[in-house]
Amino acid sequence: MTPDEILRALYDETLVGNGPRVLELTHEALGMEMEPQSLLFDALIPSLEEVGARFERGDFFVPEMLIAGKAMAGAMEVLRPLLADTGVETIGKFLMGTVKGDVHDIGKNLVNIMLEGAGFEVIDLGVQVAPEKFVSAIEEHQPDIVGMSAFLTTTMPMFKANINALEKAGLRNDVIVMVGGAPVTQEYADAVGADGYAADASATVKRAKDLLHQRRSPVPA
Ligand code: B1M
Repeated sequence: MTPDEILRALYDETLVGNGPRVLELTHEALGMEMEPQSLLFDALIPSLEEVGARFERGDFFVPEMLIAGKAMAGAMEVLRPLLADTGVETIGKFLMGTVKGDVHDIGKNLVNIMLEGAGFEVIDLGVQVAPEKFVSAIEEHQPDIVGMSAFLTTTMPMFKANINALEKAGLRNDVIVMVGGAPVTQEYADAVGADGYAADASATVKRAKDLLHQRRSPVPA
């Protein structure tokens, strides 16, 4: 197969949730020295976007979304070490979780991989993370940045609930809060009082580094 044929097949097989074939194609692509980023951005992510579009149109239902998500997650496990292992020095600690009520984790995991690749130590709290869990994990790990993902319009309000919980616990000023996820916008992030927002994984890395830099070298008054 040519690289273009592999990308096309990866897209098609992810779309129909054929996990074993997606894994085979991923290994085949890497064997041909194709870039892991290309597999992600030219095949796997566009395929899940199409899954979402079909779900919205009523052509796909939750089971189709689920198997497509699993197929993508399998490929990501293979790509993770290649994307994250850059041997760079640790630049900061990032605590990450998907908010309470939300089980989506593929986007969060991708953000984690990119952060690790950029030198962040990432502590992943998983999905459905309740405000009190964010609070206790901050106390335990003392991160520089707390990242919260929400992928549903119905779970986005948990950002505010989490930030309120940090305030109540007296921790709000100790950490930078970043939010993100498919339906989130900069306006929404501002409205809930987050310090930063990013639309995708690479923008998260850039924003996280900028925010950390600002925190560590504040402009003199
Ligand atoms: Co769901 N789902 N889903 N789903 N699902 C969406 C999100 C949806 C947009 C589909 C659609 O209608 N087009 C829609 C949400 C609509 C809305 O509220 N606006 C939706 C829905 C409605 C639902 C259910 C309610 C369906 C139902 O039950 N009726 C249900 C909710 C369950 C729950 O959470 N309580 C549900 C369930 C599921 C599955 C479990 C089947 C599965 C999740 C599997 C998993 O994650 N383990 C699933 C999937 C696969 C999707 C779609 C198809 C794909 C999501 C994905 O992984 N995208 C999705 C449609 C879509 O997104 N187009 C959809 C690829 C990923 C790389 O992108 O997640 O956007 P993304 O992550 C990006 C950015 O958002 C950003 O960077 C990431 C990487 O670039 N980002 C951050 C993420 N976190 C960040 C944090 C940051 C900064 C940036 O700072 C901290």
